[in-house]
Amino acid sequence: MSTYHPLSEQEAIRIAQDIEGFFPPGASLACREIGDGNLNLVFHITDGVSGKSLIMKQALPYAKVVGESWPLTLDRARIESEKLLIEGKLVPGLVPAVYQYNPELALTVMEDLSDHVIMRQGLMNGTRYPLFADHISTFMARTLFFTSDLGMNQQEKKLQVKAFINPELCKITEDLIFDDPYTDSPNNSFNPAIRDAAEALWTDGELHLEVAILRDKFLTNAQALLHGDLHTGSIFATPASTKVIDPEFAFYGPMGFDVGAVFANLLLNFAGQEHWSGDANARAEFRQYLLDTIVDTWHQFDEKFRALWNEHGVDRLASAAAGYQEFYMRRLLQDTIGFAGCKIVRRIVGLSHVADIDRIPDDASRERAQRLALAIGTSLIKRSRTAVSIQELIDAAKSAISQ
Ligand code: SR1
Ligand code: MG
Repeated sequence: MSTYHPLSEQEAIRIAQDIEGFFPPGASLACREIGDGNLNLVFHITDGVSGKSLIMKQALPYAKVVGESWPLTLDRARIESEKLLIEGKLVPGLVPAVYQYNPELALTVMEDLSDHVIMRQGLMNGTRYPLFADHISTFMARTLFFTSDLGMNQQEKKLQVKAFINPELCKITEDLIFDDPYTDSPNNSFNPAIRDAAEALWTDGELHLEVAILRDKFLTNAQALLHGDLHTGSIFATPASTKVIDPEFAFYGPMGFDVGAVFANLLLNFAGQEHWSGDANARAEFRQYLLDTIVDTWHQFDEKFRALWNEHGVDRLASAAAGYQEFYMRRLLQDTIGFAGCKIVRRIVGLSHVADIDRIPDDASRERAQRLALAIGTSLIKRSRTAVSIQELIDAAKSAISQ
């Protein structure tokens, strides 16, 4: 049973029964494989009598979204479970509890969050999350600060960089986000109706320069331990609670990649409101709610990150040099805006899309949303070395809808 193989539902039940003290002895468990992501199996195991339940996530040795022709390391299960444990210490309550990790089976057993909704779906249903900005800004400020050279022992950090070397999953990002959309790649996938807009990406020299600069930061800037795939499909939420899941893409990279991922996915939903809001008034209101959430998240993140730095900073010169904190936060804002743009563009023309856009049933609204998202994404990328305020991201979004 413990040599690696993809588990059946019955095998998952047997493993769950063996977890000491979790389910009552002799419990009759039910199991359903519910994985709908791109990469893994996810088993939901429940005991109808005690009401107890858990999730088992098993990495497959290939990318499920493509098939066995795309082999993928099982080591990502180790990376995910170790990152979840670090997050559990830094931001308890904002991530699922890990009950067990089985390296042979590439299996992580964790808290069941099915009383929450995947935030992407929640936003498509028009749900608002009044505590999200507070929660996600705390998640990002604490996980990024305390794993960086500003907030942890710098020798230990180097060992952590080594433990989180994640070449295969980084390569997915390097190709799918920082290369394919800007050339006629066989990996790309887009609506034929927007071919003109996709082709414009392939020939835009100004855009290519900015993407090359952002790609270099992703490749070389081991600034903090990132989640690495912080989109709204990696967040379970209710109006009162936020739980960040799925850190299998974790590695040491530029902080703005995580912050930008959150903003990109709120903006993809913003573009998708072409359809998801019932009428023009509702659309304008929900869009304003999304933009307000971005601004609130940035301001809270900036404030919390600086407060952690002022209280817990370990780097003497970084704390003492007048103007350095300003420089650092300005660069982080610019990275955030640039990476947000890249993350939007890839979801429109690259291999892997988002439901906010792709599930729009009406062809004309879907095409409008796709064009809108590309206009926002490219405008953000082009602001990534000059932006001085989060307001510039808001201006880019507002100007795209007014065209
Ligand atoms: C082949 S994996 C495609 C995408 O799914 C993940 O969620 C990442 O975003 C990755 O780029
Ligand atoms: Mg994922």
